[in-house]
Amino acid sequence: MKRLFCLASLLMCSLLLASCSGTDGISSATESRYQELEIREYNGVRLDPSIGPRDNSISGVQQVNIAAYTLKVSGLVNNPLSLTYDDILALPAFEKLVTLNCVEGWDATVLWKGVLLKDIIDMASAESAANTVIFHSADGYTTSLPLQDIIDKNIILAYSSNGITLPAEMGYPFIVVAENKLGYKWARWVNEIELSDNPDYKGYWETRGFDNEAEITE
Ligand SMILES: Nc1nc2c(c(=O)[nH]1)N[C@H]1C(S)=C(S)[C@@H](COP(=O)(O)O)O[C@H]1N2
Ligand SMILES: [Mo]
Repeated sequence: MKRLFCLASLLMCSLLLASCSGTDGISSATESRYQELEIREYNGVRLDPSIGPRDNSISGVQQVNIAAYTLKVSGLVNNPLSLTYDDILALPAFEKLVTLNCVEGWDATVLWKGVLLKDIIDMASAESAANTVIFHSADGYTTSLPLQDIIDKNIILAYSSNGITLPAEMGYPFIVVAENKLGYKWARWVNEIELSDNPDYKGYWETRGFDNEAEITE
């Protein structure tokens, strides 16, 4: 009974806090995009809601059924893999504060948590000819990154944003946190990681004229 009361007052408190928080300059449109329990600040940096202002994905937000989900590691690997969500979550975790910049002009600074892509690739043992990593997604989207960048920059495959499970809108179960690259390199709803020896492979937006490097220069 006591515990119930505590829970109830906690709930009341957080409701009260939530209803009073419109005073720090965050617009109500932005406010409404924060998810319950989402962290909003990290080491003095304000975090943006992990759900962006609008969805521009090629086929809308994907709803991935995690019970049926596998992450394949394919192509130029000695040991092709089919991993479950839990297999990925069991790997060492890393947190990074990284800003996503879309070519359309908006950006979002989010605290990401996930695993090193190179740890996953190591499990599959890349062949020596592999130099490119192609990401395939549940909506048929593809994009690629150089293997060396993934290794050197410790690029992560994230399953969490601002302390919560990655929302469907941001790519549940996994998004590639392609730091210093434009938004179209941030594959969401990733279900296959293909190792290739074609550095000129072009993904969905790249075949439609967008730069394959997609490096952010500022
Ligand atoms: N699977 C998948 N991932 C994707 C996309 C997509 O359409 N499908 N769009 C990309 C683009 S262009 C951007 S800017 C980011 C964020 O997309 P959003 O603008 O729809 O939030 O996701 C990237 N990852
Ligand atoms: Mo984008």
